[in-house]
Amino acid sequence: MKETIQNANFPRDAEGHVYHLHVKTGQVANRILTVGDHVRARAIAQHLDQVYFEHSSQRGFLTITGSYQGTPVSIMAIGMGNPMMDFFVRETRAVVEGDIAIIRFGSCGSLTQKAGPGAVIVPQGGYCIRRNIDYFCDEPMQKNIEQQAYLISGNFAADKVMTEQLATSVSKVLAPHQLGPVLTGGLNADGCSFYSSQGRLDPQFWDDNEQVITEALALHPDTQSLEMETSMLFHLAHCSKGTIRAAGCMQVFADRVNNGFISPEMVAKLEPLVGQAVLDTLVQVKLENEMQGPNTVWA
Ligand code: R1P
Repeated sequence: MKETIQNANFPRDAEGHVYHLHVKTGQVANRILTVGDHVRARAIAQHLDQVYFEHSSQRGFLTITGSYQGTPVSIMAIGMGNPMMDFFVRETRAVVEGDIAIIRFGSCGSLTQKAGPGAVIVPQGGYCIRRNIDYFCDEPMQKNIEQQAYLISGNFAADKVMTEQLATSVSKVLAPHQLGPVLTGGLNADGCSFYSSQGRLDPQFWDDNEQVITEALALHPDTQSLEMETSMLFHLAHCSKGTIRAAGCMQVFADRVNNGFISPEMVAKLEPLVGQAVLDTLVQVKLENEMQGPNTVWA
């Protein structure tokens, strides 16, 4: 940390940069494509007409802001897991004026025979599977809190209009290449861990997770994908007092039904096309109060 930070409640430096993303107003657009992986972000940025701003923060957040077909967009790589999504959504909300549209483009595990490696899933909503650490605690502090090893939340809906546009755009770019299939209408599950809460068995740890996926599917039979950020994005959009609209899509990397994994050749074909489809969708979204003028780097 080089700068003097002001305000312990919502830390920023004297120039207004937020603490972890290290961006300020005018450096992030109202339309954002977010990924986990910096390499994926840079590859998708090849689709931009121009890049106005780029910054890689000390805490691992990459922001690339430019224009796509003349419309300002940001591509942001955030790393992995619900906490990183929380940093990204809150700090982005703090520096962007007006409504925000966010589409996450991730990779995932598949829980359905219909989606092998290379399929793309566009979920209509998502929920979280969280390890209940009190189940493993010798002295839990709250009554009955230790009963279940994993807590499976209710569903948070994606933005319906954006999700439909996204599914259409993804199908359109993949069809000429005979890639896909594209699955819609199901749910995504975020695990708080890549391992325990996603039902991966690790004999080196006490996890009691043999039934966690069966339990999740019993509560949410339409679950198609399993990853670590998209449901948190839907949850935070739901709590954003109507200012954030969110959708997501993910390429199936891990086939958890048949124990397969995507090839690097397939990723190389799929990723640029789906990235383009996400950008095509983002620039179609109708947003209220989009930033223009002196606070924007593109003004
Ligand atoms: C795990 O390998 C990571 O891959 C998935 C998961 O959600 C998790 O972040 O997404 P990304 O490919 O976007 O990182």
